Amino acid sequence: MSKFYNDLDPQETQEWLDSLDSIAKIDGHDRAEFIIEQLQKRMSKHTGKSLFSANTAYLNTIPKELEPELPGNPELEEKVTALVRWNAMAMVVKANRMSSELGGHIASFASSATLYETGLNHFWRAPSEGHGGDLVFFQGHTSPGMYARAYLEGRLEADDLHKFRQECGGEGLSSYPHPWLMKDFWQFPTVSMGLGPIMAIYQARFMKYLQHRGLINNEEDRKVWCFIGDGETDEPETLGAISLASREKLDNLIFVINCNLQRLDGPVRGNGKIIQELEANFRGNGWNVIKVLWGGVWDDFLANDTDGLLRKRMEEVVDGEYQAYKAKGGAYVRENFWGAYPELKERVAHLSDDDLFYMKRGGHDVKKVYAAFDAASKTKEQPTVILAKTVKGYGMGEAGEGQNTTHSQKKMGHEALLKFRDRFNIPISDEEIDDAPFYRPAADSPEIKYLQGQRAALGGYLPSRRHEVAPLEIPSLESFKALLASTGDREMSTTMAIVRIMSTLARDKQIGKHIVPIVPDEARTFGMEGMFRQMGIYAPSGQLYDPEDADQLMWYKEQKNGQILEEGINEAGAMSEWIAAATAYSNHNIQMIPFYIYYSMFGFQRIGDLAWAAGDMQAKGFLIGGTAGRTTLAGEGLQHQDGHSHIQSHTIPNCLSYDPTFAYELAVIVQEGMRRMYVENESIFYYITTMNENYTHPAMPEGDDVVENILKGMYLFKEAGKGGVTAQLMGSGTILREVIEAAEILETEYNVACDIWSAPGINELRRDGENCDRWNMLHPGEPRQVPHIEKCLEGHDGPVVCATDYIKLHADSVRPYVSRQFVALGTDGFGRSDTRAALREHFEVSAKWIVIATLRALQEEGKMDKATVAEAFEKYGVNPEKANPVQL
Ligand SMILES: Cc1ncc(C[n+]2csc(CCOP(=O)(O)OP(=O)(O)O)c2C)c(N)n1
Ligand SMILES: [Mg+2]
Repeated sequence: MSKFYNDLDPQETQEWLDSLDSIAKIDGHDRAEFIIEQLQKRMSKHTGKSLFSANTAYLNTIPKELEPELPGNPELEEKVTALVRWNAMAMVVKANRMSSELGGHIASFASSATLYETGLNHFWRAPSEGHGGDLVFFQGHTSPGMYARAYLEGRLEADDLHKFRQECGGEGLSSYPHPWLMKDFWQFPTVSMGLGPIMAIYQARFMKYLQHRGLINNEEDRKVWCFIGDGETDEPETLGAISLASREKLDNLIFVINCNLQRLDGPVRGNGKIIQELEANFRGNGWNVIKVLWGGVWDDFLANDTDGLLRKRMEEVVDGEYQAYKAKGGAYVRENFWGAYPELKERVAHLSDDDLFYMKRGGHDVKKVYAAFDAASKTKEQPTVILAKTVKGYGMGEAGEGQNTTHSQKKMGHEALLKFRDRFNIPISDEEIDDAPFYRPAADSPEIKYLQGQRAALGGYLPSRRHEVAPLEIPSLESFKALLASTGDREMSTTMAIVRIMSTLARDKQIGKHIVPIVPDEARTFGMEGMFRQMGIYAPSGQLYDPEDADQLMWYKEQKNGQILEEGINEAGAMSEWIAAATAYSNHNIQMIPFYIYYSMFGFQRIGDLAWAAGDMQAKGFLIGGTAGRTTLAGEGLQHQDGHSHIQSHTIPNCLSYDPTFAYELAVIVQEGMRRMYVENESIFYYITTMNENYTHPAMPEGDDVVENILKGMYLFKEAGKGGVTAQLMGSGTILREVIEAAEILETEYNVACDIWSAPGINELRRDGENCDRWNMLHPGEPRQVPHIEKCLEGHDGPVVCATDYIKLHADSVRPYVSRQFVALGTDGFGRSDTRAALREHFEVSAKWIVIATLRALQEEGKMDKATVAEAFEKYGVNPEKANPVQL
């Protein structure tokens, strides 16, 4: 940007501008831009620097001349906005009078009310007969504003508003947007900062994916709007995927960043300008940036700013100071903003301090906001970000406006309430004011009729969430018969088995097109490259090059209607994409079946917060933790070897997790998962670990209850042979194979008869146990409910030894439901690279360690003599002083 605010030769400047104007008029804008580019290049020749600036002046992007007329009835709209403001504020104030524990936020919605109201009155279409609806991500802690509007719309009553943040009885209004708690209302949980923006980008991408694949209508010009706080842009997730949005030309995506210059503790960029920083970021990333900084009242001042002094002042003031203007009042603004230069101060000499204080910022001026939204909606081939400058706590006056403490302010005193009422003309009397009563005009009042009319024209109310959807016709278990049979001598891994399941499903006539394989640059790791050609990799621009491997069988095939989502090395993006696919039933009225397959270590612990949000959103689909297990991934080392993802998945109440060993277990789990999610419409999703160890797989055991028991979490894989004493051995994943080997050793060498239990669903066993315990506690006179694990073990004597490739806590979680000796083996401690055998020795989960653990358990019970145990220690070289792997 030029340093010259003073024009040295206005006539010369005017000549240049006139010639540009005439080129633009006669030859068009493209030609004018071409000339400017040529001038820039020529200038670079003189300076040796690129003249491109990521920033434009600190002014509105859309000039006054290009602002469209406001449609509708601006006066009524102003009244509606004022009422929404009042009721939102009253909700928080009242809730906190009830109990200071309840919390809530006034200041954030106060700063963004005009932005939301403009969208709701003019832009955002609800799903209706002729339209799929726009998807709007509301900034989490502005929820009081959405409830206050729903109250005016008659969707909520005063009683509901009185229950803000009192959710335990089942009827309260949730603190923030939580679909789980308000199933018909909220669509997108946004309050964990940064998740809204990244999920919105992938919602927009997935919408295009569905359109390009012909699965949803392409003609409706649907949009994804995402509201973001300026402080929230500090989160890496907020800005981390913005280049994808421009690369894929997501013109269905609009970010609205509410730049109130404050976050929770204080200024976002006290010493700089957050808006300029964001502009550079987004422009550099190819977005259309629309700045809405100054309200209409500034237009004339700017038009008359011939010496550029006002612009200079606007440019040089930092955000910390802009914030102080709103906290300290008009006299302060006169002295400190205008008073910086005597000539500037002179220009406002005729205005009162109040006039100066109330000069609106762009984000509070509906005409400016409308112009920005309108331009954003019409933008083609680019995503748009609107940077709206606002005031945090707008209208709260001394109770918080522009103050560092405003974020958490939940109280408004008598004076503050009076001022708020007067500022927004709320018809509430002085006598009533201390109650902060809710206010809703009659249904046939002009305001309410206007608001209803605007929404009716846009197809209905927002936010609103769909949860009913037509069921899919899913294949039966027999369709997976290849996986239910023995593999004979042929070895394969469960990772291979899941890939086979996905390919089979993709070929299915009924549901093939609903399958969405998602992979973050690991397809070759998982042996999925065959799918590239089978399904094609989604690429909105098709394939503009001849791939290097075009002559190969498994070539890298990108296509516009490709089915595979290849996300690159981007787990947060891939998870967001999975969420978009897993919620398509709600957002697009079509059930998709996403399989997101990834390195299990880079799953829950990397993107756990998104997984939690997925639970809230009632995502339906499969997360496949590939190459799982702390000793099974072997050579990759400490940062790769997962021994705890099942602990993390278990924390999400509607996530079912499984750690199968054999292909038939996997097939049973996936088939049932599809049935429960896509036929029964249950709000659950699945986490399944698969491994890369190759071995032979037996046929599914015979028996009526095998399938049911696999799903419940454990079944008898092999009944004990004959022996002197008995023991119960359990395991999951590849470690079950160590268990099987241990059982053989115990039977042949120590005369211990072992029942072998495959336990692919330890987390499910735990849930079942908890449910039974709770039920039994609450039903003292009735026959007790028996946990599945207890039922299984009934009549099978001996101590239980349970080994998995996860930390001991995993196996240990079922201990309360086993009323006998229970030994948990697992892989606690940091992983390291070595062979599987060495790792299983290190972590003490090999067959040998299972044998030792079983013998010692029997010895504890007096069923094994000391000498035999000592001999086994000797035979296997067990060093009692071996360091504990958890400390290594
Ligand atoms: C990941 C995460 N970290 C911290 C918070 C707590 N928090 C809630 S609002 C807020 C400040 C938000 O500031 P900004 O994004 O500027 O929004 P504003 O309220 O100013 O509109 C913080 C830190 C959160 N909700 N999520
Ligand atoms: Mg902010």
